[in-house]
Amino acid sequence: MNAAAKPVTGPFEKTKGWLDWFDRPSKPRFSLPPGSVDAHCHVFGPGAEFPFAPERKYTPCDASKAQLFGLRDHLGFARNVVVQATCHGADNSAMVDALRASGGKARGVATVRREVSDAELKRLHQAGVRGVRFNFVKRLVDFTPKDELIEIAGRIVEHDWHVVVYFEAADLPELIDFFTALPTTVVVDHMGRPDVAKPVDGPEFSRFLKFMDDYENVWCKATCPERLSVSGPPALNGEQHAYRDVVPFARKVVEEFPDRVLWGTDWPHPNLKGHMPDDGLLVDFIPEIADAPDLQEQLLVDNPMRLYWPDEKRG
Ligand code: 0GY
Repeated sequence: MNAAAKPVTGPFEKTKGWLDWFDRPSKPRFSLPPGSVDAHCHVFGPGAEFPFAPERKYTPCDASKAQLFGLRDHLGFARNVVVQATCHGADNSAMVDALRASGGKARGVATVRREVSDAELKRLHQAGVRGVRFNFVKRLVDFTPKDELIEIAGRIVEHDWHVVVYFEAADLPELIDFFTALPTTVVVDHMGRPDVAKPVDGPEFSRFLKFMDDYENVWCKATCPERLSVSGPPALNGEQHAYRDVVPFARKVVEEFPDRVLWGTDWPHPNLKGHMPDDGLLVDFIPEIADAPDLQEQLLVDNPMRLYWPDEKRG
């Protein structure tokens, strides 16, 4: 269905083997509650307008704000949280441009360095940024010293921002002291990337659940089954029960921490290797992990609104 390969504009060449986002996503069968938030998605460029960072680890196809907003409307979401993608480094221009064009329907999570000025933090806040992302996935970013990150976390507190963290499950033990020292809400991307071939009640995922249980400021995104799944089946060709091996993990966090979980598409799905999901079918994954209407309302509306639009009425 990925009829034509999608371009990257500007002086760029896509990473070899890059999978483009899915052309014609189906209409989800699951009706999202009114006011639902896609709380994890990205924009890529377009490269000719917003050049990719020299230090990037991949070069994607373009994925513009207009294409993101089109997907939002097609799937039935009301709002987006646009997370700065690592291919843009600490140049938040493409993300901020999307926030500004959204008419208040998008918030952002930025990447900043220690050198960021107070004026720039204020400008980002005015554009709709409500958090920063600290990335520890070694294939995506170069190492940043922890003292720099702690310094940044200390500075964003006054804006009432939170910290989004991305790491591999195996790295949690060495990172936990750092995470628990953060003075903000901490949102873990993709459930801390569990190895779903291991048992859901095994030591690795139990360690993650205990981390959430012990620290009430820790939230997580029950996202990215397409990235975590080992046995599938993929969300393609009408599959209504995709990524079955991820379901017990995501269900567990949603049921144990119903007021601290978020959900998002992760469109345009950077760095997938095997397949590119149909985003409509990805939305149909939601009732598999949150079957009760009150859980769906918390996951998709109440929680993201509390974190990103605390002063606004829903809808
Ligand atoms: C994701 C996952 C990935 C990439 C990024 O910012 C990024 O480049 O987050 C990944 O490759 O695992 O959350 O989109």
